[in-house]
Amino acid sequence: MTSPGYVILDPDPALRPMPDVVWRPELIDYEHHDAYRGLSAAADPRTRLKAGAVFAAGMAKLLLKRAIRYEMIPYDLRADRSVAGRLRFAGAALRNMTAGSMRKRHAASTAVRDGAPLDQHGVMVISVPADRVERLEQVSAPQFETLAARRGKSNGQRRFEESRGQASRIAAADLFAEIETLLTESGVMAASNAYLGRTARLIDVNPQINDVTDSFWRDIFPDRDAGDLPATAYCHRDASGGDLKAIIYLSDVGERNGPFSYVLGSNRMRISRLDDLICEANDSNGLGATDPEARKLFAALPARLRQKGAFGNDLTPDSGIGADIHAGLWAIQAKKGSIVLFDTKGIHRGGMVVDGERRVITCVIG
Ligand SMILES: O=C(O)CCC(=O)C(=O)O
Ligand SMILES: [Fe+2]
Repeated sequence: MTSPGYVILDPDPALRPMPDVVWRPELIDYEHHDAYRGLSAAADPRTRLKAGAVFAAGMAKLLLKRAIRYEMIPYDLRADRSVAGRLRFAGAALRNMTAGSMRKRHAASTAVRDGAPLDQHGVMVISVPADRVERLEQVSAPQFETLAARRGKSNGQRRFEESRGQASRIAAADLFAEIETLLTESGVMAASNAYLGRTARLIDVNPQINDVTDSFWRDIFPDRDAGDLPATAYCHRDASGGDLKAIIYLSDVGERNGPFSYVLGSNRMRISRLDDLICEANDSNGLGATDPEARKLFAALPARLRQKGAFGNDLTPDSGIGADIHAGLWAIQAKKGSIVLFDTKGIHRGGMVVDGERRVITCVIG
């Protein structure tokens, strides 16, 4: 499947893939977490009502997005606000609605095929030949220039979205073409097709720069003593509804400049569709955040609704799932020109840069 010059990198053999886990809301023990303890009992009726309303509104929006497979609609169609553009968006939404469920394979429910690292681990790393990396650097340079200029304007307190740009397939046709060649030659598209059980497409291309001034992964409980971050800080499952991502490293990535990390085998964790939707709703309606106001509202939800995809910050060191995550977490240190392909519904975390800078291009594949 992979052309000459591309090499698959194996995970560290010392890691312990995640055992079979069935997700339950109680896996995250909010009552025994210092930042949440007592909040639920203390919630007054008004707060409970407000939390319920925020949740319901968020869920309604999410269900609409899922019905039209919003994240699978390319950026150019999502962003075009002209009348013709809105009509094209509506056309794409209708086509998606009538196409039925695209995610034929839910990774957790299917068997592991021999020799398929993506099935087994949920993540696969491939190194790219130097000439391809050089070409990609050249065609992506204008995108990175724009992104670097935009980042320069905000100092400190950087939210994750500010570290990421969005390329247009129309305006950056050469970049999309280069990436499509790379993803095909490297075997990423073939592996994605096999994993998803259908023909996958490159949806979005997001250039991204992270450095030590990023604060989104550090300031998790702003009202509390900074203390040490939990071992599972920033670990999450995506709320995007996207299927797979391929992160192309455009910097050498070592221990200190933000290795992307993935819990081996966490793609096979079983979670009901309803619980997954509840997690996605709280990740997108603001209740899943960790500032005091968000925690107060989150705690005021009924227990069944107290779930989030971004749960890594909320795990205490003694929790069972926390230990499983820690034991299977592959911090992917690799050279510039490595592609990390992963199932976004497995547990992972992004670059936490403590030194230097990391440049990547994140590709959404669905
Ligand atoms: O910054 C990264 O390495 C990845 C961030 C992430 O979690 C994602 O793209 O889903
Ligand atoms: Fe993610």
